[in-house]
Amino acid sequence: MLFSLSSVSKALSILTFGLTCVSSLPLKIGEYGTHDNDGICKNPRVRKEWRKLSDLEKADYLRAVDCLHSIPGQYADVIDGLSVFEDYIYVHKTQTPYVHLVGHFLPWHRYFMWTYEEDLRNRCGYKGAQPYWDYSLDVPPTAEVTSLSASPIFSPDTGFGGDGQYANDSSLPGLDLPKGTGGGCVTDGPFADWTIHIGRNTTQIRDDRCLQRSLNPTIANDWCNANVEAEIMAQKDFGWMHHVLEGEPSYVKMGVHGGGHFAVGGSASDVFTANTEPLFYLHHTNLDRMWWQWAMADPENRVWDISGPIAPWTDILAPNRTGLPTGNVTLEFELGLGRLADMIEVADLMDTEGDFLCYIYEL
Ligand SMILES: *[C@@H]1O[C@H](CO)[C@@H](O)[C@H](O)[C@H]1NC(C)=O
Ligand SMILES: *[C@@H]1O[C@H](CO)[C@@H](O)[C@H](O)[C@H]1NC(C)=O
Ligand SMILES: *[C@@H]1O[C@H](CO)[C@@H](O)[C@H](O)[C@H]1NC(C)=O
Ligand SMILES: *[C@@H]1O[C@H](CO)[C@@H](O)[C@H](O)[C@H]1NC(C)=O
Ligand SMILES: [Cu+2]
Repeated sequence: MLFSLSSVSKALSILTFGLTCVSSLPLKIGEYGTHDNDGICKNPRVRKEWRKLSDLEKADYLRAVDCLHSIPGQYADVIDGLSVFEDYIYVHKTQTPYVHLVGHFLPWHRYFMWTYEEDLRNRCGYKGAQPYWDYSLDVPPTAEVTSLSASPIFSPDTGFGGDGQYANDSSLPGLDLPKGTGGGCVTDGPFADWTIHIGRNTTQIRDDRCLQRSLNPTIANDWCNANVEAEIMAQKDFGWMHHVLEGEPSYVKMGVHGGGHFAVGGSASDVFTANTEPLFYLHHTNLDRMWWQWAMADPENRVWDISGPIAPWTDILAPNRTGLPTGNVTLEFELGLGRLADMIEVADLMDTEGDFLCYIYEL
């Protein structure tokens, strides 16, 4: 059920190939995050903060992301030249108005990240778990570094590369946000030579471009700090926890979700195609970590708690829509990822060590 036969054989061929580099890990690839014959989650993958990975693990992750961008994608028939990495951008773009500012924001993105993690492992031989980025370690009052740009996440050698070249356009949407320090193409690190083919925003056209960034210390300081996270953890039910976490598209309400996007800026600030930025997955995995940590503080009452509207609570992402389903999200509500994965019920995404998922977080 978890692996189709074709993905198993793909994984096996990658495994054979990958064995030239002998691993000292106690478990073999494929043994992490799998279910036994009784459907029990055994050896859950342990998702760690980026700085807890060894340099070899970091290099393996970055290599696997680059690998996903080198494999022809399933949506290349819609937009010529798309890679598997860009399949994810396509799916995020087309579903954006339906999976943000709704009760299933967190479950949908959890499914999105799990599928991406599976692809990194099964198609590109990545041996670890999806890492997360805890930006509260990069800003006061709990900063371990002197500035946002000094974060190890932006290292050109063992990270995602640094800021974009300076450009005098904000590249931010009309939210009246403070300007970032870059704006143009990222010029160092593993993604500096990337060509992205999929157009920005809601377009369905090919538009070859670079990865852009515009680091924004002001936004990071205001919205990515430990106090913002503490307020999320203090909420008593899923509805409020999610509402405080996701926030709304305005500076005073952006929440840590908007904060993580706009602190990186550039490609990450176009909500429809924000996952053009590979850091998207570390940001959203950090949000998933917050949901998990919040639930683990009172598992009996919180692991299965779900609520919130099916239709967005503000229609800013798709103004004046009509005919959207009404009502609230329940455990039976179904989510999809286009051609990337099967439809699934929210219930299958609530327990990260359940019948479908199999991972935990190292805090
Ligand atoms: C940057 O753009 C602003 C607004 O378009 C303009 O007023 C300003 O002169 C520009 N600055 C430079 C250095 O080009
Ligand atoms: C939308 O994306 C297209 C293709 O990338 C780009 O040409 C256009 O300028 C974008 N429009 C806005 C409003 O950003
Ligand atoms: C949506 O409707 C409002 C009120 O009728 C109107 O002012 C606005 O221009 C519309 N927006 C779009 C994008 O059509
Ligand atoms: C959805 O949930 C809200 C908040 O809990 C509640 O006020 C509303 O009545 C619910 N709507 C439906 C259709 O159940
Ligand atoms: Cu999203």
